Amino acid sequence: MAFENIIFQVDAGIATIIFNRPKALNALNQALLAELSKALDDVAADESIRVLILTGAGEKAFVAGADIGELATFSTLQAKHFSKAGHTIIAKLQELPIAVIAAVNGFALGGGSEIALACDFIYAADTAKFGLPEINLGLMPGFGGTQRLPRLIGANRAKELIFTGKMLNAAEADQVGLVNKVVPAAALMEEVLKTAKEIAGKGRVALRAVKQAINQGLNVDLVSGCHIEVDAFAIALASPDAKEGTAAFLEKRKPVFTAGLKG
Ligand code: CO8
Repeated sequence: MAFENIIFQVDAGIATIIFNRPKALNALNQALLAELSKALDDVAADESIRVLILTGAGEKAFVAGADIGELATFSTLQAKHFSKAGHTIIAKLQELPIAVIAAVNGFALGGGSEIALACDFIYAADTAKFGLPEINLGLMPGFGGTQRLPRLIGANRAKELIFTGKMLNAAEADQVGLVNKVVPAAALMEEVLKTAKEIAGKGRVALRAVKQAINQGLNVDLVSGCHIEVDAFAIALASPDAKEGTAAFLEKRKPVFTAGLKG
């Protein structure tokens, strides 16, 4: 599939997907979602990739939500298909066995905020703005926002944001714990890449095990979560990377993690 609505690059274990409809503030239409789905499949199939970065083309937007022009033409059935496709893609994104960082370079609204929320963490430009403004369109979030936002910032804050449709600026998003870091817009990608490179040097097996333990553990009680950690720890310890990591420490050298994973 040729990509026209996204740019997909892979370099030294780091993949980047750039939402690329800057004239429409990178709004999500069906064509873009289909390309995103394919790119995520490509990322999942490439065992050399350890980090995925998502960002938006242009200086104004990460993603300004679903394409409202297209949305307005949908029948009930099409709306259901669109929302379902969004959920499937976002689940695919969340379950990638690698680190996924959202580099939010401007507006992240509606479906755009919801994509960022499904990433492992968010770095934001100081110009970024977050919001779930669907209520202003007589709609509601349809790509997981009613579920992920309350889990991240608390039900009270999420309800206020979703009921009013108001946006948070980068500093406010930082204050409520929505983003990990706010940096000047011009330095955003440099800062994200710095962290991405650091993570790309870690073992893929350990990365996958720890991500699964955290994600699965968040959906269960603490005792069950600790059982998940026990199993994940055993898998990490059994990998060649663990042998390499412990040997490198004892031999006072830097470890080189090469173990890949299938499926
Ligand atoms: N869809 C389509 N086009 C868009 C969108 C969008 N979401 N956002 C911006 N654009 C277009 C504008 O129409 C405009 O195009 P043109 O130049 O041809 O007129 C261009 O991008 C630039 O936008 P503005 O001129 O409006 O720029 P401003 O700086 O004045 O405003 C805003 C920027 C505040 C971001 C404003 O564009 C805006 O409010 N956009 C809409 C944001 C929004 O409401 N997003 C939520 C959409 S709904 C959604 O995401 C639901 C997801 C789940 C769906 C599940 C469904 C079934």
